[in-house]
Amino acid sequence: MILTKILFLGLFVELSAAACTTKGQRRAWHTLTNTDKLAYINAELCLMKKPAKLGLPGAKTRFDDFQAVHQVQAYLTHYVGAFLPFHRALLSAHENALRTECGYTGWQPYVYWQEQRDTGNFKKSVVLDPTYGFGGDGSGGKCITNGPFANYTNSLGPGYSITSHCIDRQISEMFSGWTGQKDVDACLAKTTWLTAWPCIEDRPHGGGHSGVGGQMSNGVSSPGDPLFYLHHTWLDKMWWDWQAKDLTKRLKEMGGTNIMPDGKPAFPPRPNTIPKPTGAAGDPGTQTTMTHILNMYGNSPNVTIADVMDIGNDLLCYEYVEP
Ligand SMILES: [Cu+2]
Repeated sequence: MILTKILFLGLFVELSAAACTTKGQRRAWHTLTNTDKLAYINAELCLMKKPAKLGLPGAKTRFDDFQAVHQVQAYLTHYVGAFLPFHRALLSAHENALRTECGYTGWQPYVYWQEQRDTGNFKKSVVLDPTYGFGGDGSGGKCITNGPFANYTNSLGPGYSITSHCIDRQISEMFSGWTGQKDVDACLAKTTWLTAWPCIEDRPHGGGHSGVGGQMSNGVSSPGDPLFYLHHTWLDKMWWDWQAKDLTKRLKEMGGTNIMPDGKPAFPPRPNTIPKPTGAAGDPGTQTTMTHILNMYGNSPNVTIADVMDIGNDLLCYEYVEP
């Protein structure tokens, strides 16, 4: 919550800078009208045309900026307690940019991919439609050849590297099979944060990334494919659905390691060419706490995990609509 104190007639009055009155409604992609699908796609294309402004290495466009914020700290935002909170903050920042920088002010602000619908069958998903979606599979595991993002030159990745390349995909229905209702239900049934978060990060998270393949399967540079945002919004909904089962308790339930454990080869350590977070970031100790700082690298003010626990608060102000 952002509070401004002003002196008014000798009294301190606290004003909320942005009180949440109307919550943004996040909807499943397949429930949108074609007009609304195109509005989202066009806003993303707009971010791809605007120049980068964070000064992060290699980033050329505003779309790249969000990928860069993920890339430079991938090693400290995965397989740690901050995994879901960090991505919640990143999604919200991306959503704000679509709205405030690219005029995306339609009746609904953001979307998720209801992956249970397409589990084991990503190739047929309406999300990959070439006209009203994100385009299809890569050709021979390489560049996507159709859809609105086929001609985008991505400046970051793979991994921590900085190279120019296309958006590539290599769909694997073996991995897409990890995104089914059975796997979602298994995570929602977990009774503690320390079991629910790793469950979500394992099969549903890994299944969507590796099911799409290519850039999406690279844990460091995956936001180079705009599908990243629909996939992670689905995971964010999963976390919220889990929280909502026992809201009072789970709005405060956090924890887990703050330092990535050894033996996670998908996340190589940060190379020296990648800038370290400026100022305070993370937790001072080895455990993830509510005061853990999520670093946005100047894209938006840094927030704490406590700030992103409740999606209906003044900072986030959204809700999920069931398909
Ligand atoms: Cu990530």
